[in-house]
Amino acid sequence: MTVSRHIQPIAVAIAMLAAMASGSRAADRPPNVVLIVSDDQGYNDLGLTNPEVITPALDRIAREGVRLTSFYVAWPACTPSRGALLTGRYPQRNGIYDMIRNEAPDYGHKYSAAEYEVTFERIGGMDTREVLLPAVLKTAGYQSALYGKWDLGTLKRFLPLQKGFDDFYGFVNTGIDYFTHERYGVPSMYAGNEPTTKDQGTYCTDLFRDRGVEFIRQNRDRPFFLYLPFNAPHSASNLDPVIRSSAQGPDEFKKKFPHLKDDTQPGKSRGKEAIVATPSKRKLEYLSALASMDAAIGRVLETLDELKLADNTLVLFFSDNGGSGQASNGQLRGHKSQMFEGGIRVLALARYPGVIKPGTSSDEFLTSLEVFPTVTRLCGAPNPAGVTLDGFDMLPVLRGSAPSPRTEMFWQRRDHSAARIGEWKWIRLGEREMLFNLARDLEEKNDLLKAEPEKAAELRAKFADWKKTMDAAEPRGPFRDF
Ligand SMILES: [Ca+2]
Repeated sequence: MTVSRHIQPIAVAIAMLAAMASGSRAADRPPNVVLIVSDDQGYNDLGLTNPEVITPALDRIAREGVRLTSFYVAWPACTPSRGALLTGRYPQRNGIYDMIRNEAPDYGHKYSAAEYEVTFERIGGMDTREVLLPAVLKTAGYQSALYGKWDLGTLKRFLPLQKGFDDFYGFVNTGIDYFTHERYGVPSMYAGNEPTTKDQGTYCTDLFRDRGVEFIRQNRDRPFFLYLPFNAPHSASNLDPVIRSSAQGPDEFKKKFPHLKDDTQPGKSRGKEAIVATPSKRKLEYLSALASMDAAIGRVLETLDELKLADNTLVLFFSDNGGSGQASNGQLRGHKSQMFEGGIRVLALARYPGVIKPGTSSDEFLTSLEVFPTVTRLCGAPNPAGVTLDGFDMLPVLRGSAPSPRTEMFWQRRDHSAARIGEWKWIRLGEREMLFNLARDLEEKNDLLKAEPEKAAELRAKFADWKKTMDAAEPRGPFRDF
């Protein structure tokens, strides 16, 4: 971490000089931040690297910025990944180290409204003592908004407006049907602190896009933080066997994939005979949901251009975890929910004209824990006093002017654990351990546990130390017993 401390002031000075040289930009006002997160997108699902997907807007961000090829999230699925992002703290430190969701829909159960009110999905939430990024940015005069997936608690005390966001429109739990905005029959869309069904029937990506664009317009003359966590291209949370187990794309985007069929077939759903989507339809839904999200991102970029804000705006994009199902993680092993690279190393891009060199690629070791301190530093907001952050300002790394100070990262999901130390990766799944060298074996094919017992012992011990540190941290709800 010492590297970044010395380099940061120099980087800021260079950024300011560059801004002065290029005209009015940063001299006028602090930079804006647009943070876009997709849901379950594959590591390889970028048009530039995968001809099967259509993502001109993401390709544009990559062409005008940097593609981060060793960027990790803190957990291999939705809720803890988002909690870590917004607090800058490991899931085990901020308390959200598992999903806030009801399991009964997995067995075909549909909750009545009264029954749902007292389930964990409804009452669970992030510990209210946790400080989120928008609350810190508010101290520096920023307006913040969230349009999309919240996923950190549905009761009023947990909702975004109580956590520093000035505006919120989106769904509060971990997944919905793209058109009904229900999670397995439960209405999930909120406007501010109030549930709303007013927009039912409208494709949700369009709703998040329109509000994001409007927020930029409204705040064109003052600094803002826009957080756009799309639910696309996550599968739809609907008990209908035809809809379930794939995303939902709009018809206008399905037309872009004429080689795929939008059809159904007899099959099984939850062990019972049912009419289900064909593999071709599931692929079509995924690709069209992704293309639609990309078009929405394109509109956001165009709005920044139109209002001449692009040069003064950091745009960050990544997926909240690895892909599964119809997604492609390329050469990475495994998928969402797993400790292999395919679960935790994600597609990530950053654009900041005049600061980040266009069309670059960086294989530096970075994580979503870096986002919080990067944004607070950039926006001139002091980090919260007395709060341990687990990342650092990564802007010097994004600029290519410094190596990443990150040398280690740890993950835990129930009895699955992992550590990356330098180029080494250790995984423990229950009783089974594995060791890989990512520099020589990115695909995690060659288990070196027996060949390199000392290295394995070193990583195992590092993980135990990290676990000890997490256990010693001030406890946070809702899962931990204290
Ligand atoms: Ca996800």
